[in-house]
Amino acid sequence: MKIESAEVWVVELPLKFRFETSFGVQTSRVVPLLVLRGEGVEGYGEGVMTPRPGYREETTAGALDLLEHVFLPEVVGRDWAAPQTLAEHLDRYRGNPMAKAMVEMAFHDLWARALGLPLWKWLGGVRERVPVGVSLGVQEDLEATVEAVARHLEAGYQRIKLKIKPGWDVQVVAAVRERFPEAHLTVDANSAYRLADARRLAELDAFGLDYIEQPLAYDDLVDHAKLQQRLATPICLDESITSARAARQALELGAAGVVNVKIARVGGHVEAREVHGVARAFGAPVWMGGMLETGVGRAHNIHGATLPGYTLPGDTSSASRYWEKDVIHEPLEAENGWMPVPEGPGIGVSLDYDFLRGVRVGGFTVGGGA
Ligand code: OSB
Ligand code: MG
Repeated sequence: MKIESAEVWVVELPLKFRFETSFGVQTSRVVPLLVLRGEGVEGYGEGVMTPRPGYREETTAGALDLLEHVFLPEVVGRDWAAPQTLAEHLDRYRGNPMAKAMVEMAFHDLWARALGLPLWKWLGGVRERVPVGVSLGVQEDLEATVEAVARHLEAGYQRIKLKIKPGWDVQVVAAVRERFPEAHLTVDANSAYRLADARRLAELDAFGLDYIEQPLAYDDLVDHAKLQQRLATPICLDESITSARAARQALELGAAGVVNVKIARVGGHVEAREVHGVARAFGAPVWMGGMLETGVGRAHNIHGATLPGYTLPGDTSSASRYWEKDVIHEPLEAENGWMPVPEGPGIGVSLDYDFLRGVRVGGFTVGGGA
């Protein structure tokens, strides 16, 4: 199928909550959205890179530059035999999986819409709703944390993830566990610890966590493997899993027992499905992570999480938790811990262009004549 034109919209949206992690505080998101057009339909992608490289190396400015001057001029105006072919084309370039994912994911949506097929069916999904939990940022104090956990458990979320950092770890988990002895609890350190902190992290073994997410450096599998030997709680890798190869090596080394998949972190749906396949081969459960996405990225994540290996609850909670007004028309709301897969062709959602015009902070077009 031929991609006739591309349009990038950069919008800025305020978050409804202050999201504090070990690497910073976020109160809004600068969101690059990509619209690809062809055969009378349009497909959408969303970038999860940030203005500052706090989570991985990629930045918004770097990605926009690559999209405008390299990726989009190469893919627009060409006929692609399948989404896989486009993914392989982008893979000739090194790194930058988040920028690649914007194009790869938008093309998957376009492709599925042109076929009149919901994306989850094209991907090989097996369920029409996906299990979800929530990721809660560092709260004001212990009381506020316990209260936030209570609220989200009452809303039906199937797992609570608490952000931790040195100085805000064991005491928080102890307080939450005491109040909720049966809840599925996890923690996410976003790379805030070092191997020398192994003793402190091992104290968390007492609280029956489902896993500890990305305790050590974003690019270090070896120390995670060493740490795993000293912990009873499984390690789940997030930042470190940038490809199926990284997932294989992590699992071979014993650096993780659980994998957080983010489609937009690994370069798109093709690579995400391979990460899922690798994890299944090792018997490691996977779950769908999140990057505070708007409706576009969230819809992609929900479709992706319909593959059979996504047995643990993901981070794709209700859009209304994040946004006063989303960039799409459709609500994406979980019911009692289950997120329904949007119906209709492609990712099943439509951009609210009137709203986008009001929050636009940048953008450009590639191709399309005129
Ligand atoms: O580490 O999973 C993470 C948000 C931004 C960057 C990294 C992470 C997160 C989250 C939030 O935990 C997940 C979500 O609610 O989308
Ligand atoms: Mg994480």
